Amino acid sequence: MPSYLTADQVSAFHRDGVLCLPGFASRSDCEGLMARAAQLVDAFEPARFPSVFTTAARTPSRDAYFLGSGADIRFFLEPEAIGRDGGLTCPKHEAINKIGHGLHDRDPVFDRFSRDGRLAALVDDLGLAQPTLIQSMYLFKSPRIGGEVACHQDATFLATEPDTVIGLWFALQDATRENGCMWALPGAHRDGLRARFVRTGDATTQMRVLDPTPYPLFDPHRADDGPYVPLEAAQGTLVVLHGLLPHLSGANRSPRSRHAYAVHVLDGSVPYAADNWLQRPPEDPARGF
Ligand SMILES: O=C(O)CCC(=O)C(=O)O
Repeated sequence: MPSYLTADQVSAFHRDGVLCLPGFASRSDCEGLMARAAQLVDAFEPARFPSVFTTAARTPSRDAYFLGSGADIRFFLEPEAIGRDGGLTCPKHEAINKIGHGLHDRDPVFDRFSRDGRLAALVDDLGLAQPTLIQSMYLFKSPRIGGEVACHQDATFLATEPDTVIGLWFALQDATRENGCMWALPGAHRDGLRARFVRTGDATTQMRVLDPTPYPLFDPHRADDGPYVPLEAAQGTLVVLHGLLPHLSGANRSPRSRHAYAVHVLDGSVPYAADNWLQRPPEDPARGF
């Protein structure tokens, strides 16, 4: 397969654990995904899922809704969008934190975008022998209530042995410090896996800590003092993340949304942990490009 990345870009990815590719997606691609997500939200009726959405707390039905989302299109609300009476505190389009985790397989618009030949070439350049699209997420980061994403490694949620997961994160709108861009610890992907999020039963999960060293504190008001580096990204930028790279995003308290789409790809030729939270049914396995 012809390369997509230059040798310098491949070395930079292995050195830093992150690579930003401005202009990867066109404005019309980004707007097409945003329009499609808006249609999906139009058709979604939170009132049909009272046991899932009437509380911000974890319950068995919320866990089951999450655990069954790997091959489906499901909606996850911002905790701040659920009022004490269980109703929404803001318009539905702003109340959603993300849609996950099978958009790339269940929706034709996201399927087409996710299976772009340039992405197949890119992950081939990064060494995946049998690329497999394992999950996708549409991230809203809505104005004022878009919640923070705590520092994590994607391999915590999608472990293979050895680690092979790669995050492909697309800025559908400009992502800035003000509206909650991602921040990362470049080079820290070499420090190993810190935790694993595993299934402990049909409908229960647990975070298993492997390395208790805490991540450096992220203070959004003093973030420029380091050690996190902002991944500000103009609309259309692709941010490629190594599965072991610690990254986070701040809350969005600004009046501007920060929509993004992410696909996670791993090497299907190496063992996928049987206790990863995301398990596809044998009759509907995760597929490649
Ligand atoms: O979009 C964000 O704020 C975080 C996304 C993320 O952590 C991921 O795609 O792995």
